[in-house]
Amino acid sequence: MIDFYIWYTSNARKVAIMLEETGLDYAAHVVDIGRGDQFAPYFLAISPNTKIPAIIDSDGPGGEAIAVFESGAILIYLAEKTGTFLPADGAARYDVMQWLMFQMGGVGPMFGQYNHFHSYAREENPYAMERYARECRRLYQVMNERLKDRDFIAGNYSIADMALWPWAVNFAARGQNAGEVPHVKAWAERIGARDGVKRAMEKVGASPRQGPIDDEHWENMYGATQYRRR
Ligand SMILES: N[C@@H](CCC(=O)N[C@@H](CS)C(=O)NCC(=O)O)C(=O)O
Repeated sequence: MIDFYIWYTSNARKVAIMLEETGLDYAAHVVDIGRGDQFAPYFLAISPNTKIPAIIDSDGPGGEAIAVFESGAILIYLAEKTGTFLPADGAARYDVMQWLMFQMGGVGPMFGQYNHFHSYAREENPYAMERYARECRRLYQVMNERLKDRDFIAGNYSIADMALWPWAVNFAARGQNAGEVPHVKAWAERIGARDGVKRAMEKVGASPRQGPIDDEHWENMYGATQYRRR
């Protein structure tokens, strides 16, 4: 049984897709990051970086319980546990790994900064807005080039696709015109049509809180609370 700690964001969606695709038994627990649940001592013990997603697998290596944080590590853990969506060895394994790391080190952080400066920053910063808009566009172009002659980002459908899809599927939210990256658009539709992906999105797709974030949420995410010593 896997305890899965979520809020309704792209990083949680990656893991939800993997859990649905593999059919593993899991229970989702909501960590309301706008209300500061990520700083609770119980959660800090699971995820010392105070961020979702995280999991606890009661049946980890050697039958012992294991806690894992960082979505990329969780995807690799679940792939190895189930022997799915990540080739066991050889060049194909590193192909998946490099595109997974492209998401973890590039798409996730850069798209996240785009979101911050375009939607959440309280002062307008034209340099940062432009910098991250250009970087998002560049990363979409890298994906578009890669997907021009293949259905998935690395060999067969894999954890690299699962990591990229939730971040890339919402083109407009990243300031990207889908028509400029038609191969990414086709890939996004291909993956979005999968039953496992649809089930995952039913669970962690729409946030129960819509509209602009309030002062408490902003303080927890970007204010002094975030930087308090723990
Ligand atoms: N590199 C991390 C990023 C996780 C992350 O940024 N999680 C966000 C939600 S998507 C979060 O929990 N934020 C809470 C906070 O910053 O306090 C991963 O991929 O798991």
